[in-house]
Amino acid sequence: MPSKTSSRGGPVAKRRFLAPFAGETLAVPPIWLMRQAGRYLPEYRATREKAGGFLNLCYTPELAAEVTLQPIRRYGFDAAILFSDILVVPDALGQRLTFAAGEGPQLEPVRTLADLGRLDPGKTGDKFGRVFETVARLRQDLPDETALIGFCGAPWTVATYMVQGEGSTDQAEARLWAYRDPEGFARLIDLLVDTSIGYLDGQVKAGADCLQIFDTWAGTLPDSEFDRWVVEPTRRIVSTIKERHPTVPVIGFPRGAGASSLWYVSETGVDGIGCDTAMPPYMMGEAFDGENVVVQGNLDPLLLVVGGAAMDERVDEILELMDGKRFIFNLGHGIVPQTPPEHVARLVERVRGG
Ligand code: 1CP
Repeated sequence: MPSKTSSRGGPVAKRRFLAPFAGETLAVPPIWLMRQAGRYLPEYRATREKAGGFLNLCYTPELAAEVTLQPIRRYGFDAAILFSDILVVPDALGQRLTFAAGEGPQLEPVRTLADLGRLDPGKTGDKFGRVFETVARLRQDLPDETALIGFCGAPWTVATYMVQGEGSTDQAEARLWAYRDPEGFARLIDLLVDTSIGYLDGQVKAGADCLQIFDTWAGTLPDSEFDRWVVEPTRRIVSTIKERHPTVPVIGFPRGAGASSLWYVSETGVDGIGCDTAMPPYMMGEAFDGENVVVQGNLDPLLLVVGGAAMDERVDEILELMDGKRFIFNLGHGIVPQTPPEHVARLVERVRGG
């Protein structure tokens, strides 16, 4: 049975972020925020400028570590998340990728088996190595009490960008390939499963304490496809990582999965479930009780833009709903660039009882 402990005493793990995974419920939940490093922080914009581009920032360990640490210095979050991007995996495989300033990613689309054949898992060492170096630096530079989260995109979500060639509202090209030629599409997914395992394994060996798998577009697939392209590949990644690193918790974030999140949790074996903004309170507060899983979420990032009483009230509702549960406070999706940094400070204060 999980033991109830106060945040000020008792057998709280050295890194309190990890306590809920060890079965403890904390009076004050751990907090970190998706995209906690990023354009809403002036110091991030300055470092990005210095790096001369987003991908250079990701691949320069000194600078990537610096932007990871910036929100920790400002706010003292319980966990830092490695600064990188889910598209580092296709980039390392050899797919051409660019980020124009102020715009989303552009990739040379992969839509055929011939395109797929040009990707080379043997080539990932150099770029992944730089990310692992960032992780190793971070574990040295972070305060001892701050956990370090490594991550990757889930195969389905990474595939949607690889096939579409850019962000989209409906991920149409990937869905069309998956329906027209499931065997061919499975080869892309299999490549991503294997590559992501190596990528996460390297992050843990370099010092990551926890992993998150981002499945931003999990919510666009119907039932059997959800199973085949979201659940099954994630299960393979989680089970292999668990064989190699049984004590490292893995959080899944199947955004938009709604009620299917329950099936996702029981089938993939994740230790934590990230809930998006639209996850109903009865799901967050009760539905996962029978599963051995930590719940994370789910303040609307736009309430963090608005701040004030509207934000405080919603924060209090979430805290009340999750009181006594194994819970990690987060947003329901990433921080947006127009977020005032002082609202983030207020959020942390409110969650910690101020
Ligand atoms: O211009 C800039 O400086 C780039 C903005 C930016 C940032 C700050 C991008 C481009 N990526 C990131 C960092 C990032 N991305 C992190 C770092 C750690 C942190 O959270 O602080 C992480 C975990 C991600 C993950 C990521 N990248 C996801 C999954 C989570 C989510 O937000 O849904 C996705 C879908 C991406 C792709 C991506 N990278 C960048 C953008 C603008 C996008 C979205 C593209 C789109 O769909 O249009």
